[in-house]
Amino acid sequence: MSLERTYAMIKPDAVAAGQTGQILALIEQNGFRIVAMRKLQMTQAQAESFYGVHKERPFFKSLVAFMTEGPFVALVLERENAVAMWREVMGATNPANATAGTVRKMFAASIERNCAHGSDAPETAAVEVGFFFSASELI
Ligand code: 3AN
Repeated sequence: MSLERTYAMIKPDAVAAGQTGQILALIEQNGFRIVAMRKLQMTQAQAESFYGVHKERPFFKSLVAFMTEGPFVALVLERENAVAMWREVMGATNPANATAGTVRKMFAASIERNCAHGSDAPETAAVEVGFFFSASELI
C-alpha cells in the first residue's frame, strides 16, 4: 500500500491543558511521519468555513466558539492508510464511546471538546491540508 496523508489538529482544549507533547508522541509512536506542523489560532471566519459542513447543526455556534477560544496545532501526517489509521488512534468522536488507549479516551472531556481532529476521507484531507498549509510547507 502506498503512503497517504491526512490533516490532523490538536484542538484548543488539549493545547491549553498542556497535552500537545503527549499527543505528538502518540502520533509518532503509531508510525506517522509529521509532514507539517504549525501552532495557530483560528479566526471566526476560518472556523465557520472549516466546519461549514456542520453549519445547520445545533452545535455549530458552540463548535466555532470552542475552536477559536485559543491556539491549536495544525498537522499533516503521513503513513500507509493515514486517514483511517489516525481516526483509529483518535478514537470515537464521543470520548464516552472511545476505546481504551485512544487519544480521545485519554484526553477528551466531551463530544465537542474532543481534543483532536482527523479528516474523514483522502479527498477531505486534501482540502483541509490546503486550508492551513501551502505546498512548499509539506516536507
Ligand atoms: P469527527 O471530528 O470525529 O470527524 P464530526 O466531523 O462529526 O466528528 O464533528 C466535527 C466536530 O464537531 C467534532 N470533532 C466535535 O468537536 C463537534 N461535534 C460533533 N458532534 C457533536 C455533537 N453532537 N455535539 C457537540 N459537538 C459535536
